Amino acid sequence: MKRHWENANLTYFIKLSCLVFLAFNFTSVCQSAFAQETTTQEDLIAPKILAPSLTLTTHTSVPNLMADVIVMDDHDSETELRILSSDLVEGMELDETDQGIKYVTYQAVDAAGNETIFIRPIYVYGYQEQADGEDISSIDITPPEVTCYPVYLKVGSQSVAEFEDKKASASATDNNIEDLTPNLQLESSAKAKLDLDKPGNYLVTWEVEDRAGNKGLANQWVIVMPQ
Ligand SMILES: [Ca+2]
Ligand SMILES: [Ca+2]
Repeated sequence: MKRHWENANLTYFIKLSCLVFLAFNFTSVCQSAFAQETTTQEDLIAPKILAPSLTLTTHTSVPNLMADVIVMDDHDSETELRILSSDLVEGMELDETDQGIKYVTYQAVDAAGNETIFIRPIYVYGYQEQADGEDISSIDITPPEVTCYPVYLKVGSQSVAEFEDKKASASATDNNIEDLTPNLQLESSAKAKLDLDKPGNYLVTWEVEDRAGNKGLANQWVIVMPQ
């Protein structure tokens, strides 16, 4: 009787082991299928931050600096936007000492971790300028817009200097100068890490300034593929 119970238990144990093994294999198959899908549909494009030109006048208070900012992303709606640093704080009373161009730095990160930095110039119009009827319409408070897409290169196909010169899948426009693409430069620390002779995914940052010194920047994935 006891032996019979032991045999039944052994059979049960073998059956259970088979089920666990099958379940494990099924999970592995699912995981690899999912990995395959996430690889082919990998999000390599950073969000875009859009903000209208903004002029404030002294003797008023700073409005909510997130209210008129829009973030767009190619993949998802879970993009996070925040202010990284700012010369102006919401609710702050502007006086004559605040007059001139102030900067707010925004950061947007999509669900895949792609990051965009946007430096927004805001002009604070002074009391004296208003009294004198000074025309501030020529003050450039629109930063250049840099657009980048992932670029795929074969290992050893070019040097970093050639890559920087070609600016493949990177472009820049501005309100004052139509095409700023020739002025695009690689940010130095990312450039130092870029090795086009070694396969891998490298993130570089392209930077450019307009005539007023407003800065535009964008990240680009450089995928170096084996031969
Ligand atoms: Ca994205
Ligand atoms: Ca500009």
